[in-house]
Amino acid sequence: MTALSEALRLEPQELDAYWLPFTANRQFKAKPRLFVRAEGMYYYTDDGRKVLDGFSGLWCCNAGHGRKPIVEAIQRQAATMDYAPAFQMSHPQAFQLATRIAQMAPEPLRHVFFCNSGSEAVDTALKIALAWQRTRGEAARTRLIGRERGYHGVGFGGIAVGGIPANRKMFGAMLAGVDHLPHTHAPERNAFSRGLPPWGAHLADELERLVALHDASTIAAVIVEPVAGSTGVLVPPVGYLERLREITRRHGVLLIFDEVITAFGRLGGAFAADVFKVVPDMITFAKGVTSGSVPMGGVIVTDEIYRTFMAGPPAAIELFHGYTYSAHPLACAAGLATLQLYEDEDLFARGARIAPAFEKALHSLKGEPHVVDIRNCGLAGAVELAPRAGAPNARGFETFLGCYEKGVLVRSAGDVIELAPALIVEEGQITQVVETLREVLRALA
Ligand code: PXG
Repeated sequence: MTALSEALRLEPQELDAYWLPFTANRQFKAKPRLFVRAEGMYYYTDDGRKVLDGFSGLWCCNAGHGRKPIVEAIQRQAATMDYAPAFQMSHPQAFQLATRIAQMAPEPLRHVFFCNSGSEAVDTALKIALAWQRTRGEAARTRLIGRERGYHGVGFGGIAVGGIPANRKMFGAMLAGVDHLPHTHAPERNAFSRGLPPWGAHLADELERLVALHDASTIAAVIVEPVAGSTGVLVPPVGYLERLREITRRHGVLLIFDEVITAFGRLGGAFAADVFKVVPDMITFAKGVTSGSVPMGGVIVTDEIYRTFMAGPPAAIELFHGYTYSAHPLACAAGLATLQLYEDEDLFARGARIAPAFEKALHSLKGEPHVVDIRNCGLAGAVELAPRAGAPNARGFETFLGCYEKGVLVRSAGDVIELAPALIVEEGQITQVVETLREVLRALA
C-alpha cells in the first residue's frame, strides 16, 4: 500500500457522518469503495488497486484524470485570486471562458450564463425560458414540457420536467403546468441498433398533441436530452430531433437541449447540436466543461433571447437570477485549460475516431447471458440486462460490483450498464472494459 492510501484509510466509525447521494448508504458503508488518486484512464483505490475508468468518473472527466494543464491552471488561479463577487463584479476569465464557449457553440447561440452544476443549469434554463416569454409579451406561456425517462438533475424544476419516477415520487407536486412527451425507447423495434435507431421519428409528433391540448399560447419551452444519458443511453431515432425543432419553432415554443452529458466530445463533436445538426434555442452544459475537475455548469442562449432581455432601462438588472459561485475563478481557469486541452489534442475528433471500435466491441456482447439490448452513440454506450425475476436492478448492481472487483469502473442504472470512457481511451482499454463485462456477465446468476 502506498503512503497516500495508508493516510486516507478510514476507520469504520469515520464512515457514518457522510450521507452519500444516490447510494445505498448502509450497503456502501458495510464495504466501502474509495478512490484516493486518479491519473489518465485510471483510478487508484484506498487498498492500492488500479481501476480502469470506463465511465469518465460520472460522465464528466472527458479529458482523462489529473491532466497537467488543467491541474496547473487551477493551482495558479487558487494562488492568484480565490474568489471574485459574482454580482455587480466579475473577473477576466469569466468573459474569456464565455467567449470561448460561445465560439464553440453553433450559431446563433452566443451568450453564456454560468452556474455550478447540471441541475442548476437546467433550472436556470427553465427560468430564462419563462422570463423570456414574459419579457417578449407572452406572459401566458408558463407551461414546460419534458419527456418520460428524461433526467434533468435534481432541482425542483429538473425533477418536474424529468421523467424518472423514483426521482419524483417522494417530492410532492413539484412545478405546476408541466407535461411530458413519451420517451423514445422501443426495444421491440430498435433492439441492438448501432447509433441512431431507425424507428420512432413520429414520436416527436406527440408534441403536436400536447400543443393541441394546452394551446401553444400557454407553452414556454420543451426540454430534452439529445441522447438521454442516465436512463440508459437512449439514442434519438433518425429524424426525431429535427421534427421537435420544426414543431417548437412553428409554435413559438423554445427548444432546450440538456447537453450536460452530450457536450464536450461525448458524441464526437463539441455539442450534440453540432453532431445532429439541430440547433436549439438554449443548451445546458456542465460536467465536461472542466473535465470534471471543478464544479461548473451553464446555459448558452441565442442572441435573440439575450437581446430581448437587454431592451429595458440600462441601469436595471435584467434577470433576477444567479449564484454566489457563478463563474467561480477556479472553475473558469479549469474550463479555459480544459477547452484548450480538447483543442490541442483534438480530443473531440479523437473520440469520434475511436467510437467505431467502441461500437464494435460493445455489440460483441450480443448473445452473452442476460443481454437484451445494446445501444451506443459516440463514446456513450449501454448494455441492457433482463431483470432477475423478483429482484429488479440486482443484476445491474452485481455487474457493476463484479467489474469493480476485476479492476474496471462501469455504472449501473437499474439493470442497464452504462459506459462512457474518456476521449483519450485506447482501443486496448476498450477491449479490457468489454472483456471484463463479458466475464462478469457469464458468471452472473
Ligand atoms: N442534466 C443531465 C442531462 C444530466 O445527465 C444533470 C442534468 C444534473 O447534473 P448535476 O451536475 O446537477 O448532477 C445530469 C447529471 C448516470 C449519472 O449515472 C448521470 C448524471 C449524474 C450522475 C450520474 O447516468 N447526470
